[in-house]
Amino acid sequence: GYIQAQVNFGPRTPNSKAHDKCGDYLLKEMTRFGGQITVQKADLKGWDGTTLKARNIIASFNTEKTTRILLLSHWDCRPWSDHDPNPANHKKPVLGANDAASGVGVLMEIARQLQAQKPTVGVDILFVDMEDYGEPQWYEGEKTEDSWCLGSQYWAKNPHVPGYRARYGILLDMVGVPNATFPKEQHSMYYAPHVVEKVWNEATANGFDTYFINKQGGGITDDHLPINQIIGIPTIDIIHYDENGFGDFWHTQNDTMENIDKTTLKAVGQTLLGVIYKEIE
Ligand code: AHN
Ligand code: ZN
Repeated sequence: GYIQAQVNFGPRTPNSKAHDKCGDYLLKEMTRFGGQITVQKADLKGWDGTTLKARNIIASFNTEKTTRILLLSHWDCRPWSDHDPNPANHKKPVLGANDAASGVGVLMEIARQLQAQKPTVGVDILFVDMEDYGEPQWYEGEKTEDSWCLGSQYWAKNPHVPGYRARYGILLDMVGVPNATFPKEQHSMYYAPHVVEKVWNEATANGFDTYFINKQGGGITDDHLPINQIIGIPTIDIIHYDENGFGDFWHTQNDTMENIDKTTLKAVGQTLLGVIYKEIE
């Protein structure tokens, strides 16, 4: 339902009406779930020079606790379906059922659970903006470094609380497709191997080891990188990919609700809840 609600706004691409409305929806829902809300607004520069009106949205639970866990997901959609098999679609926006809405949807349900039952530790849920404005395949000009993950780069340089610390962070990205596989992503293993082990062990204990596979995966440029490299919070990425990439519908016109599977969402959400409620101060 939370994924459908986001998709119903249309593609939540930067500077669009759908993006504005979806941001407001996320604020309203996270407030309803009892989160203490911080909105971080910033004008960020895209690779093409566009000024992107970004909103990072933070919902904090158990604010009195100094031991904190950071959970994050990007909420923006990609303006270009540059991996679509039909080149005529390469400049059309992605609807983003999986690529954005899935991770946010799981974190919304986790927020609802946190309100129903308080964990021992504090939890901060961070919805980062402007992850998916990375330079498209069809662009042939000079390459820009760091054109992805603009919202998380901004947050890592300007955390919503000065001197912010968390024990560790967990990023969700594309966690909604049927039969998803989450390899142990390379940067996660470099910066936060103990967090990878903790999460994969919890998944296995819950019978979700067909999703959280015991396999090393290549390094992915994603929102966990600035969190590890700039603010220094050990952070892992739970992200679907395999030898062939991020799946057939990635950055295409077919990233739609038909390709979302509740069973996968449950595997991810239940694993995270297990990890959160076992954490002690
Ligand atoms: C790159 O394609 C460089 N990174 C994947 C990050 C991403 C894009 N996640 C969702 N969309
Ligand atoms: Zn994407």
